[in-house]
Amino acid sequence: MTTDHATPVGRALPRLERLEIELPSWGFADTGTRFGKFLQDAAAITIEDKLDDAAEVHRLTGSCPRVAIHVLWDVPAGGGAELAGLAAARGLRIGSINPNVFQDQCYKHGSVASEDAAVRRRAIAHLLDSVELGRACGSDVLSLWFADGTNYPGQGSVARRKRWFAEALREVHAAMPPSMRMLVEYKPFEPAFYHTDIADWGMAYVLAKAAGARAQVLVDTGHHLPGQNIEHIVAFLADEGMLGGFHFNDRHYADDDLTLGSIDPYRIFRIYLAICEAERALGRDLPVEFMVDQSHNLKPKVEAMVQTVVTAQELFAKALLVDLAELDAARARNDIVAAEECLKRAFATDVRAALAEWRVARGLPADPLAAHRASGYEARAAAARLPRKKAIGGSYA
Ligand code: PSV
Ligand code: MN
Repeated sequence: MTTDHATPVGRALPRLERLEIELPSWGFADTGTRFGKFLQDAAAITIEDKLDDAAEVHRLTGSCPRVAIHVLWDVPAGGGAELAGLAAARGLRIGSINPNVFQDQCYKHGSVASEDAAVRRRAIAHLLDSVELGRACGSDVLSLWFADGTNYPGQGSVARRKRWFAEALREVHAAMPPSMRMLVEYKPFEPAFYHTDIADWGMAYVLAKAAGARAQVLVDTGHHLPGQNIEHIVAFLADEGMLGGFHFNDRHYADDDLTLGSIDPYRIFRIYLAICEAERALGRDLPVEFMVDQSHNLKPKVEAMVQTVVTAQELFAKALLVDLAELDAARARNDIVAAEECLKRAFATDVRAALAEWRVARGLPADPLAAHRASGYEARAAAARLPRKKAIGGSYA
């Protein structure tokens, strides 16, 4: 296989080159489960560490110039301007701004859907501050996820909470600069276990419509009940012009935040194929944010992120190999087997050698993971961070 542009893989490369994958700052920090955290010597502590790690992934893959930040966890004293400077110093930009209206004690019973008007106001104020932060650091994506919901039947009025959500999102949308988009994420359960206020794509769609013209839906691949056909949702939203972005990860049981493609690569391939079909219909690249949302509790963070980006490129390349004209012809004949074979053939194609050549042609390592392992980055990060961790105390002391 060669990167000759006359070959099918070769023809896929220009689109692959335009695939920018946004990394989550929180994917580089120590994370755990509700049963505890297993700490890693090299895991990031500060926003500077997180940006260093993200820059390492970008250096190896050439595809990750933006980093998503979480407002409570990542903003330095100097605010958005300092944040943008820290990113720029590492050849990066700040990507989506993720407000946090789920950790403070006041949000125990919800944020914008709390029964308490003062709490609702405080949550909206934080969202408005997040808009300003985005303005200050040059981000044009406000990415909203709410933990709001109830744990017991009767605990809340679903309809009233829905109206509070619509009002809040409308107010925040009105404060956004014209260049900013609002992404509304949904999740069927957790941390609320009876009802979640934005439980599925339909609710996110309705609330995005209520918010305003620059609000769209964010599909986190881990936020679906078992058996859900995610590519169906993706195709439907894209055709409506309501697909705003992704949080890519993989899952086995619930919101497992596992490495992309580690459980079901064929599913991720089918999602990418839905994107390819939508792009053909649109005649250009979908204006969609390809973001990662993963917590690598046990894997080394940078390694897992490199693995994710490489996997995303391989699966997207395979989806780009699907011959859409042949697929359409098979569909027109109702030849289900031939149609499915179009997908299976593309998915079974080994694109790794061609992508290695493509990377080398771009001045990147042929094998980013091997290059990272050989670089000594992890050991250097551990040496620099461990003393700071010990100084902070906790389990490291
Ligand atoms: C919630 O499960 C979520 O998917 C949201 O996107 C958050 O921003 C992210 O995880 C990190 O907590
Ligand atoms: Mn998410």
